[in-house]
Amino acid sequence: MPGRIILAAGQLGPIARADSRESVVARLLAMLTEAAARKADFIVFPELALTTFFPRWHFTDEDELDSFYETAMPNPVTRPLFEAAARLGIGFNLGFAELVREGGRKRRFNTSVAVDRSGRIAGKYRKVHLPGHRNHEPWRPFQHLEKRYFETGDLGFPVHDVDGVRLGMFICNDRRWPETWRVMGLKGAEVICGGYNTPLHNPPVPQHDQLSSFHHLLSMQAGAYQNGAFTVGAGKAGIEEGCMLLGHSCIVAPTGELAALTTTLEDEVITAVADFARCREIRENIFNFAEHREPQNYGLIAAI
Ligand code: ING
Repeated sequence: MPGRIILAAGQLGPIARADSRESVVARLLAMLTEAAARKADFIVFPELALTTFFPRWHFTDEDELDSFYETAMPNPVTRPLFEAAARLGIGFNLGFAELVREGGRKRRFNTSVAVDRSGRIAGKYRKVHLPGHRNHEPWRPFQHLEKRYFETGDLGFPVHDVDGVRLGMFICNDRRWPETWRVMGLKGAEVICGGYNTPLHNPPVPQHDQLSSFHHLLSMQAGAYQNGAFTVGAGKAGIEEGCMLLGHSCIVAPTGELAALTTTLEDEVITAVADFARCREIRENIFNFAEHREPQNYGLIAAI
């Protein structure tokens, strides 16, 4: 149980539709190596980090859609990341589209894994909050078909022991929902991390576009403070296939203070020290759940 670790976020710049997974893995490897050189113990990569953000298009050909998914993790293309993690002694969080065949049918999830410093998968998460819409909506300048291309995650919000650290994961839209953070806070998460692909333009409410970074940081900082955890968000950033994606990957302290923030829209590594005494500072005082929570008054929150 370490008293402190060094956290990193590995922000990705755009991934073109034509970019190979090998070229993206090379970029992820470069950032994992840089983070290790800065003595980081764990690096967080974006949501759907191996391909372009494909839910922006409406696919009618199932084979073409399937080409964006992974049917195994690790697999020959991503194995170098797992091997580098073991060689350099650094863990990582990786988001990818997961395709599994269960009960004679295909199941599709927006998934992330937490890999420990021995290169072993220590935990897995499947995105619960799927934004966007289910059917093709031609009025939109680009689609956001996550409800079409993924099932709701069926693993809950687990918290794993990753090299002695209590670590939970969110994926993108999950960070906007306070329930995401509180469930993992109640499980004692010291680090809650994940990736995101956040278009700066949200067609149903364009008046919110100017608030994209504010809403992102508000969610990350509130999640950290209200649960006494370090939070890490790693974005896919920049103009990707004509769609501007938010940067501002960040590492947030349990006090809610921004410990690190990216300042580019490209591949960029940021790091910060996570001293877990800061978690206890919040958990033993302001958000002392045993002392101050009143769940008998909260039933409506979990009611269906
Ligand atoms: N992307 C976005 C996110 O939650 C979105 C969707 C954009 C929601 C803008 C609200 C406003 O950051 C994903 N992939 O969830």
